[in-house]
Amino acid sequence: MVEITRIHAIEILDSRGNPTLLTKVVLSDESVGEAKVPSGASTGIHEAVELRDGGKRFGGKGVTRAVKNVNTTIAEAMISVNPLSQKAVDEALLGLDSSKGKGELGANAILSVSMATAAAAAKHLQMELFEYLRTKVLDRPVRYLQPVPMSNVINGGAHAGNELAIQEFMILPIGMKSFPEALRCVSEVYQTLGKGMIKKYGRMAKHVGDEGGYCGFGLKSTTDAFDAIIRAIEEVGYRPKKDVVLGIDAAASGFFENGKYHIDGEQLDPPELRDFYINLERSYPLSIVEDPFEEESFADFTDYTRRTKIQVITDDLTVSNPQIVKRAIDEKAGNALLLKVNQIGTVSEAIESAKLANSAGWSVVVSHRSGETSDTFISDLSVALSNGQIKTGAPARSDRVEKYNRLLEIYDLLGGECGYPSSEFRIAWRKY
Ligand code: 2PG
Ligand code: MG
Repeated sequence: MVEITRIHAIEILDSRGNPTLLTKVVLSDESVGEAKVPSGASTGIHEAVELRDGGKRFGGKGVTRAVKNVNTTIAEAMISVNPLSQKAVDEALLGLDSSKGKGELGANAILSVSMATAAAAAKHLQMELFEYLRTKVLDRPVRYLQPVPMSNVINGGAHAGNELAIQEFMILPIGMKSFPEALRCVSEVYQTLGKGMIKKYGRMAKHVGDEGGYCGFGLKSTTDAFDAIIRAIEEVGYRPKKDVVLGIDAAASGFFENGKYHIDGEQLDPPELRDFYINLERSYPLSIVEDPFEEESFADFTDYTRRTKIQVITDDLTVSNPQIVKRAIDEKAGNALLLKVNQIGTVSEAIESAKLANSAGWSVVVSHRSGETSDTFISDLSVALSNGQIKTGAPARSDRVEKYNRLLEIYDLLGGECGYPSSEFRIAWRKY
C-alpha cells in the first residue's frame, strides 16, 4: 500500500507580499502533491485561525511556527495515515489540534497538508485533481459542470483604497455556451471597462485592488460603479441581463459601525440597507448579493432572503463551517454558500459544508481569498463539486488568472465534454 514518506513546508509569500506556507507531501511511489495557502483581508470572526509568529519579522505575519508544526508534529503523525483516504487524513489532522479554531498548530498549517495530500493521492492514482475529488472524495458520478466565473472587475471596501463601501463588483457571463467563451467575455469587458474609466475619470481610475479589479478612483457610489460596468458590457456588444448579469459582495461588516451601515454618504439601518439592495435589483441586472449584512445578522439575512428572488450568498456569516452552515440553513438566512477551504481548515470539512448546503437546495460558490498564490486547488474543487459558480477575482494578475487558466485546461482535458450553466446558473448543479 502506498504511504506518506515525507511532508515538508517552507515559508513563501502571497499576492499581498505576506508570508504563507508551501507544503509538499511525498508518497512512497514518489508521487508529490503540493499546496500553497491563501489568506483573507475581510476575514469572518468565526474563521479558523491562521498561526502567525507575531513580533517584528514581517510585521508579525511570519509563519515559521506554522511551518515548524508541519515539519515536526504533523509530519511525524501523518506518516502512518493512508493518503488515499481524505477522510482518514483530515481526521488525523483534526486529532492533532484540540483548540476551537485550529489555532494551536495553525489552520494554515493543517490546510496545507490536507490539500497537498489530496494532490499527492490524485498523482498516485494518475488522475487529475478534479477527477480525484469528484470520484474518490465526493463519490459522485463522472459528469462535470464548469463554473460561471463571478469576476470581480471593480474592487472596493477592504481590498482597495477608494470611496466604495461595497467590496466587490462582479460580472457573470451567463449567456455564454462554454467556460472558454465566458472567460473571453469577462476579459473583453474588463479591458473595455479599464479604457472607459480612464476616459471618464482619468488615469488614476485604472489602478487595481487586491483582487485585480479596478480601484476606480473617481467612482463615488455603488451606482457609479454599476453604470461604468454596464457601459463597458454594452460597448463590447454584449447584452446586460441576457448575456451578462451583475453581482456584489457587499462584505457589509466592513462598513458597519455603531449599529449603522455607512454607504454612499448615508448611514442606514438594516431595513434601509435591505431596501437599498432591492432598489438596485430594480434598476440593474443584479443577480447576486453576498454578505448583505454584517457577519452576525442572521435575522437580517433571513428577512432579505425572504423578500428577494436573487441569490443571497453567505460568506462571513457562515465561514464554511458545517455547524454554522446548518444554522443558516435552518434560519433560511441565504440561498447559496460561499466555500473557502481556508476558512475551515480541511478539505473534508469544506466538503461537508458543501454537502449540507446542497442537501438544503442551496448552491455552492467556491471562492479564492483576497491574498492568493498560484495554487489552483479551487478550480479543481469547483469542477469536482460541479455547482456552477466560482469566485476568483479579475482576469488580471497571475494569482487570479492561474485559476481561470486551470479551468481552461480542465475544459481541454475533458475534450469540451462538460456543461456550462448559462442562464440557469443558480440551479444547473442539481442535474450533476
Ligand atoms: C470575500 C473574500 C474573497 P477576503 O470576502 O469573499 O473575495 O475576501 O479573502 O479578503 O475575505
Ligand atoms: Mg465575501
